[in-house]
Amino acid sequence: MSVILPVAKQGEDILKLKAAPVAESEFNSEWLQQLAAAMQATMSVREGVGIAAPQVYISKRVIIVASRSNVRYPDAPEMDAVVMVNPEILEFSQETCLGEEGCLSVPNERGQVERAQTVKVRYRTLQGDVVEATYEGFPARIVQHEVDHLDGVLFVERLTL
Ligand code: K1U
Ligand code: ZN
Repeated sequence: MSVILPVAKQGEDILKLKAAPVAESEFNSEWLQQLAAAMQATMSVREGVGIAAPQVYISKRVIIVASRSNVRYPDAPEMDAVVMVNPEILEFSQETCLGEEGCLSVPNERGQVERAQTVKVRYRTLQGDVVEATYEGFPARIVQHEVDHLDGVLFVERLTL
């Protein structure tokens, strides 16, 4: 049975904090596995393409990125959900692009945000393995949006007017 968690909304303090790194002792744990499963179920039920742990009231550096084709990004790649623990963006491309964003924590608001076109990210898996990967386009946008959540930043603070 999937656990669906409540989602914090704009104005709540949890969304303004810098989230804490997941500790070595938490890798490979039942707790971290259950957190990721509950985040993924919550993202799916809300029809999101990403989610960050602070959005479900857990101030830890865990995100999920799950690009899929949608009305605004019809060419977006379908990807299996990727759980990223302690993600770090190592490189932002100089090339940027404008694109529409929404947020599960800011209902009924969407807007244009300028983001790097490509990012290189290093993260740990739930088991603690280190992965480095490069994302482009919509998946890169989701990574940047979710890492912002870990640093207490909402997309509405980055809107291009
Ligand atoms: O982190 C979140 O609040 C989830 C958010 C992720 C996101 C969407 C769009 C651009 C960057 C990051 C959402 O999934 S909002 C809902 C959504 O499915 C969506 C919104 C706009 C475009 C495409 C999808
Ligand atoms: Zn969001």
